[in-house]
Amino acid sequence: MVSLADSMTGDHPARPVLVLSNNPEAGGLEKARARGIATAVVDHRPFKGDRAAFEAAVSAALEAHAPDIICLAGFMRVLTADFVGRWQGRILNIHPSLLPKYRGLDTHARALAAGDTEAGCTVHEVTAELDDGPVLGQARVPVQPGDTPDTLAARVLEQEHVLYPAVLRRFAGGDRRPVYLP
Ligand code: NHR
Repeated sequence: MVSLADSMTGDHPARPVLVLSNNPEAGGLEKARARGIATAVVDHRPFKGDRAAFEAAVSAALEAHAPDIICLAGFMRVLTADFVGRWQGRILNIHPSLLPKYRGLDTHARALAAGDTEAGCTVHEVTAELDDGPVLGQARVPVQPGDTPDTLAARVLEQEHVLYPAVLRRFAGGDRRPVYLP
């Protein structure tokens, strides 16, 4: 989130209008405030599994700032088809694997268990299906001998911080062609 926010300066076609979290304790909220970006919290817990009501509150908070693009960054609540439809074609996510490989969780452990020699991350459009929307960019990293899920995750995260801003810049300029790094 910080990499995205800090990238939107100068001739960048976008500016950050809101940082929203479902977690009142999220460290990103303070980082956003420090940058003068509006923040909102919609805690999912009081909704007790009523995803429609939770998402109605999220959409209301978003609508107050009229975003053109929504970037998920570590957002861990599955979004329903209704929410995705409301913001159709305007939600991006970054996922820590080379999709279509390893949708879902524990991607680095699964890549290592499979003996993969490369790993990476993917920015994709969010659709109703999890980790399934059109690919907007990918970055690759080598798997090194002795890698653990944590060392591999750290190498991929460095690339996430490069790839996501590169994709957002292109996407915000109206260009949906994928970005491939390196
Ligand atoms: N929603 C839709 N409709 N489509 C996608 O592609 C989405 C999405 C919501 C989040 C991020 C994704 C990831 O990058 C994402 C992509 C959380 C879960 C999950 O199972 C799945 C995928 C992603 C994020 N969440 C559980 C839930 O019940 C909660 C898990 C937890 O709290 O630890 O929502 O990996």
